[in-house]
Amino acid sequence: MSDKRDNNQGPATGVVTKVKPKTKKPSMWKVLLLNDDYTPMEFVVYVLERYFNKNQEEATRIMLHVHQKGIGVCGIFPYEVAETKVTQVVDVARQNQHPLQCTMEKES
Ligand code: TYC
Repeated sequence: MSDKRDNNQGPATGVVTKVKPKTKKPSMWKVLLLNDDYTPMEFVVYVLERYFNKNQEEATRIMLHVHQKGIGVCGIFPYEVAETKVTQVVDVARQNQHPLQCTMEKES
C-alpha cells in the first residue's frame, strides 16, 4: 500500500452563493377620521393641526372632506406612529366630550 496517490488538490473550494436577504419595508398605515354629527368642525381642524401637522388650510380641507364623505385620511405612517396618533386623537376627543372617532387601516 505504498502506491496510494495523493488526490488532494488543495484546500476545499466551492461556489459561494449569496442568499438574497428577504427584508421587507415596514408596511404603512392610513390614519382615518370618521364623521359624526356632534364634534365641532373647529375641534376637528384643531386635531389635524395639532396631531397631524397640517396648516389651517389643509386641516380645513380634510375636515370638510370627512364631513361630506363620512371618512378621510389624515396621514400615512409606520404602524406604531399610526397607533400613537389614533390613541392621541381618541383621548383628546374623550377629554373634550366629543364622539370623534379615529382608526387605522393597512396601506401597503
Ligand atoms: N359633522 C361635524 C359637524 O357638522 C363635523 C365633523 C367633521 C365631525 C369631521 C367629525 O371627523 C369629523 N359638526
